[in-house]
Amino acid sequence: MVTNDNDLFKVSEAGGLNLAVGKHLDFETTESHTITVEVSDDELKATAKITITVIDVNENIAPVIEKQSFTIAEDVLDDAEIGTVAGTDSGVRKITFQYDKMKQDLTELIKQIRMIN
Ligand SMILES: [Ca+2]
Repeated sequence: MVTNDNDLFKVSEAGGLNLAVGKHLDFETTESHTITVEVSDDELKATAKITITVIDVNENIAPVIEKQSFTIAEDVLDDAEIGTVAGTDSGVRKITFQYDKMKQDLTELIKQIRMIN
């Protein structure tokens, strides 16, 4: 190989083209790579540019949250920690949690109606 692309690839003497060990392709960064490969016999040699096109893969997989339950005594102080809701994401993105405020507001509303009646 005469010209590599950031040491991403390796070419064997038999012509086998491989991604180098420990290297990764990223379509979002580079859609296509060009390397220059030399071929030679005992006397002569020639070179050619080889293009490697990267195919995009959708890495955006939804985060996962399982049904969970927590137990807490009714007489704890307000703002007491009940637990940590567990959720995971396969990617590198930071995940955030939020509760369904509509349901919470509805529960409060029902409590207030009961107190009035
Ligand atoms: Ca992608």
